[in-house]
Amino acid sequence: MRVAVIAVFTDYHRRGNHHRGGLQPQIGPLVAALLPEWCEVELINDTWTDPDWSRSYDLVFLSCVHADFDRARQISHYFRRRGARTVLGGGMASTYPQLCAPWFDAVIVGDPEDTVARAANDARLGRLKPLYRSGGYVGTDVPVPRIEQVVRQQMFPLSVEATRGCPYSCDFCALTALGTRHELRPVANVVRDIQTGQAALKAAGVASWKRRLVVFYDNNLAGNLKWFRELCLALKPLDVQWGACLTFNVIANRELLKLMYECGCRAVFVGLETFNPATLADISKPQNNIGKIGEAIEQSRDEGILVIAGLIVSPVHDGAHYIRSLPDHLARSGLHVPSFVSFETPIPGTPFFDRMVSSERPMFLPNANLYDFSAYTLVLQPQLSPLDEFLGAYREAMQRIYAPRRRLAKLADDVPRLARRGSWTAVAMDVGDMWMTDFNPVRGRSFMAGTDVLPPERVPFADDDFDSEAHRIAVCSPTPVTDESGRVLAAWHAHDKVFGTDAGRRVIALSRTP
Ligand code: B12
Ligand code: SF4
Repeated sequence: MRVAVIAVFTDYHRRGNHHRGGLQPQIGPLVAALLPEWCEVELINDTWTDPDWSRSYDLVFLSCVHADFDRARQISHYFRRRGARTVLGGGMASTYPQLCAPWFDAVIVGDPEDTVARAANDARLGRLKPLYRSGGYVGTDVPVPRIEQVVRQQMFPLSVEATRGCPYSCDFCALTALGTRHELRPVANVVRDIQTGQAALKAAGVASWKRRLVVFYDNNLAGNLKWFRELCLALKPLDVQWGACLTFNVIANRELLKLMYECGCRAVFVGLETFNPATLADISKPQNNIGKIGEAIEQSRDEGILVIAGLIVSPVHDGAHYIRSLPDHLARSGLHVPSFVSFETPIPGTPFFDRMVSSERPMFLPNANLYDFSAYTLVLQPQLSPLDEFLGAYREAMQRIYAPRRRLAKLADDVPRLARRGSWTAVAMDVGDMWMTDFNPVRGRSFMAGTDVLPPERVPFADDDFDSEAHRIAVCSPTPVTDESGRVLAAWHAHDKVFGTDAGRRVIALSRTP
């Protein structure tokens, strides 16, 4: 059986460029490892390159984040018309299976470990079911991902997932929408994955220095500090250098930073999010501490660990004045240049989304489509400043933050400290990051739902891919979230919780009365 696993991508910068950055979706190698051996598997990372439209498959697994959903259902339609059965999994599939069902032969809710092989077996026997639900995560059942197929597609091919979920429940986070859970794999299995991955890379002729670089794809590698320390100690004898996403409390802990460096850590990504206490309180992220950002960044660098961080601006609690002050906050904190500044976005299904839907005041912008929920297009009405002033301040701040002068200032601050510790890998990453980072929006970007440039990606449909003009319009039109007056469409009000104590519960956000 010919099986494709497609990780779908829509460029949120609206350039239509495929993305070749450090982070690539890892679902393909995991699903490939879960498929029975009679499957002939092809992994397609749409972030890197378009699917080969001339191919045909028996079964296609698709994965997407919310903003990529239109492209996922169009790719599904394309391959269904060429004989494939299609299966969607991921966050959108898990929280809104009822909205996904019309566009795929099957929808998988939850984890792939106990569902993918079932779906493949059923497809082989011609009895694919419309819905599969995972029964719960078993850390020992996670197989070694088949990274050998993507070694040429990734800047950092040795990618590993050691945990699932996150113990926190920040209210804008897509994980909180699924339900809070935090699952740990046995440390020995993580070591096994790294060593097996290294052997696969060696067999594929990957350079030895790259075989020492491990990227952990976890949402929060240090959600359980006892387990995390154990992991660090197990990594030490492997002589690898690694990076991971984790939370602020870790970089605020100097002893832990020392241990991490000794055990190979060279870079961490931390969601610093904001310098505005009102926004921090609103997003329910108590693990961050604005007053200690500068100190935490400084001690991380002194211990040889580069801090890469993202910021959000909140349309609810941040005004134009605060946004204009961001470059100064960044300079004072020593972060200088974040890897992104995006809009706090109510991803459908999150508590933040439900709060915005239920608000007494009209919160959403009109004519917002799902592709706008990428965090780089504003979908909420700013509450403290007029819309154009808010967006004007955003553009202005972005131009200042990403100016070459500031990128150089960051390097001038980071490099001597990292070098003093002998952390040359971190230096190389910092220089590479600052070389590639800029703010260069395509012409016509308004950054505002309803008026922003459309996503330029296309699926090359033929005329006979549709039964009628109405059918073509249904497949090719975007998925709307708000109507022309900014009201969230009723279809989005009810969504499912998948994990945690309230798993299986349907949450209903009550819309304000018109
Ligand atoms: C790599 C990555 C990216 C890459 C690729 C995105 C992608 N398509 O995966 C890039 C750089 C493009 C990216 C960008 C952004 N990302 Co990102 N990213 C990640 C990251 C670090 C790893 C994803 C991954 O490979 N995970 C490992 C694989 C194995 O698991 P998974 O993809 O999470 O899938 C799980 C389930 O959903 C399910 N599943 C998923 N697909 C399928 C398919 C099938 C068939 C089945 C059965 C199951 C299944 O199985 C997995 C295990 O449970 C995650 C964090 C994380 N650890 O997941 C964030 C994450 C996906 N990103 C997120 C965010 C917020 C962003 C940004 C908005 C950040 C920003 N401000 O710039 C942007 C914009 C994204 C957009 N277009 O809207 C959020 C979720 C967004 C969403 N809408 O759901 C996440 C979850 C981080 C977080 N905790 O907030 N990101
Ligand atoms: S700490 Fe990060 S991954 Fe965890 S809930 Fe908050 S935003 Fe999501």
